[in-house]
Amino acid sequence: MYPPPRKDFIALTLSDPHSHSYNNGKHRRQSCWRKWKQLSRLQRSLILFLLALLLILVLVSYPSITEHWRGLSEKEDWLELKDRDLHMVPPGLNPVLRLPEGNAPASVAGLHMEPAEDPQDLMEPRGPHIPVLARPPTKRKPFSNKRPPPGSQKDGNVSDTVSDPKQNHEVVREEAGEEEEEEKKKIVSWRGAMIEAELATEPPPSANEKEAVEPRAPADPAATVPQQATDQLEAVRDAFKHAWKAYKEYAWGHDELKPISKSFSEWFGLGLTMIDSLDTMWILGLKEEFAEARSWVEKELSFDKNVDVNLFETTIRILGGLLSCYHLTGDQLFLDKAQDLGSRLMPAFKTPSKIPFSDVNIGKGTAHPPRWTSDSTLAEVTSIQLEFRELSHLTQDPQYQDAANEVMRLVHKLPGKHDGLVPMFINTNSGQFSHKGVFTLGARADSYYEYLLKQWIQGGKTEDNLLEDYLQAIEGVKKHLVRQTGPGRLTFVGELSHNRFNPKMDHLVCFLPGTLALGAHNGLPGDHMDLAVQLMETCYQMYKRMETGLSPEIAHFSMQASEGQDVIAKPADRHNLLRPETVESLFYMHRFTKDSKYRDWGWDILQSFNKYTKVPGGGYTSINNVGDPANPGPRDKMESFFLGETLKYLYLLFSDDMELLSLDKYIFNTEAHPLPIWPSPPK
Ligand code: DMJ
Repeated sequence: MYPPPRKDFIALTLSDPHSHSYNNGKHRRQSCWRKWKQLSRLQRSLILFLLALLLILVLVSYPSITEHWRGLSEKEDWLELKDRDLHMVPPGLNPVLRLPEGNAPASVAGLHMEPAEDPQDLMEPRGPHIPVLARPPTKRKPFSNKRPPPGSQKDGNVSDTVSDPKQNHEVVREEAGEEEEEEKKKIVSWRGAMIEAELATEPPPSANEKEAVEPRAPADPAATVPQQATDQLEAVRDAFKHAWKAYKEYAWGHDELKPISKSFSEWFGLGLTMIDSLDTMWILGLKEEFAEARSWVEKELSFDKNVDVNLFETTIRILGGLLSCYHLTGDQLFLDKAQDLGSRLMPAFKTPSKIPFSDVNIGKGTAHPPRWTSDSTLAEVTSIQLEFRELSHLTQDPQYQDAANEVMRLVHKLPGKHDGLVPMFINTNSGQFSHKGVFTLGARADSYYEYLLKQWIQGGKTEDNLLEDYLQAIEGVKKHLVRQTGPGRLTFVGELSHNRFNPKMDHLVCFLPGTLALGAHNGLPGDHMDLAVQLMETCYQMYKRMETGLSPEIAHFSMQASEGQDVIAKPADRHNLLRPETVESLFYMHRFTKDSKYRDWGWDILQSFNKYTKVPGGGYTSINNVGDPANPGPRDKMESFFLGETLKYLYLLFSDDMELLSLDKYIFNTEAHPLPIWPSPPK
């Protein structure tokens, strides 16, 4: 806080009917001073006493005010903002850049919410031939763009109004709040440390292979791999079953499990965890669980709901999950559901620029941006293409891919990039980048880079613009963002903010080693692989150097050799949300190099998840403090991506079956849902 400017007197503005006649501050001050002198000693004492009292009150209430803001980062409410509702800035707040060295509490991969004081502070961008895939027969269906009457759907957990989805969510959360508090009180001491021996009772995955007709089911791992790998695969299955047990018991059909309070939370009210987990169950060979979930999809899942959903999150988690399940199982149910959802998401693209809005009401067929801006997040509008393109391929209806490809076409030719690096926002009216000047590979930009490469691979490596943008961006990353730490020479990817380098890296950036390795595997420059190897080491060190063996959400790096530690986790950044990016990259690195150290690292990470995030009785929870093994601080939330991505990538990392979702046949969307690589067109 800055001290107030020194004053020799107290300037009081007392009510004066003639005050309007004063035309400058000097006169006003003189008048006040005169009035003050006219007051009796008692009156003056009384006023001074009241002012002193007011000052004390302000000082006393200051911690709770600051605590309120801290709450945005350290409590679950902020967690909600973190991944998804960054764009949902409450009225009166503006997202502003966090100070590089500040202990800014509510950081969202580099952003936090503060009351905007200065318009200048408004956020600036700081998120060989491929074998032909054997595909299940596609039933071509006439496209129907059904629209239900507004408000036709009422659901116990989803508001039947469309006013404010965030508000709806909050209502559910508030109602659950008291019960949660009660439940938490019952947990006398939770230390996270818990490894339960569960007997593996599940039959091995199906070994039925109908290569020519259906994608293969996973082979029986026990029959094909050495003991250590079998144990590791079993450990992942056990982890999944432990998580699923609680989801089934306390959150069945709801979006997310709250494992501590043994309850659930809703986001879209679409059974997010159920759908995100489907293909993981199939891959892990958890047949019974898969069958139950499939039955829920068949009987309960309806998109005919008056609910606002986020286009990006719904696309990568639900549309991607359904499409991937269709490919793995050949079950028409999943394609029908995917097409229904895809058609309900299409209104998002009806904007002046064709850059989609962030939110769609899938029941009403309306779309809109967040209330306070007409911008969309760059990563969000450029990370829906794999799914929309695949939907068109399967349905023979071009509308989905046309809309998604148009976004890429527009962004490709857009001015405002910095050696291939893109700003974090794009305006849905003008179609131009907005809030230029900040460049990151973390939140809001991350999957733009990932999807450039993956679309190019998906399309049979024919779309040159995508490759060009990807190669240029990686050159930009190397030039502007890649640096090494002083003490231990760890390579990391920092951020650029108005030409100022910030040595900070979100855990989200740990997708990059895997993506770089995938590019190198597909014929891109060898130095991409060199960089992947170095960054992979750093991402692992972000886990290893923390007391719990789990990475913080954001790491800061020391650039000076004298600084001692390479990796620093600031208090506001010490949470861990069970994120997948590091194990995702470990999977790619192991597939391409066969270096067993990557498996060892993944094994270490799984052990740490089991020790500090596994909840007795069922479920895994995100935690508050990776630096405190005695009290990691459960946050009471199991994100759907823990089952959809983290455990899936760990399983694939430990599997010796390189044909299990071969990286020459499948491309994983950014939520780890595998989609087929299309055959190259004849030359
Ligand atoms: C997931 O939803 C996806 O991986 C997305 O690309 C980034 N955020 C989460 C996982 O961290």
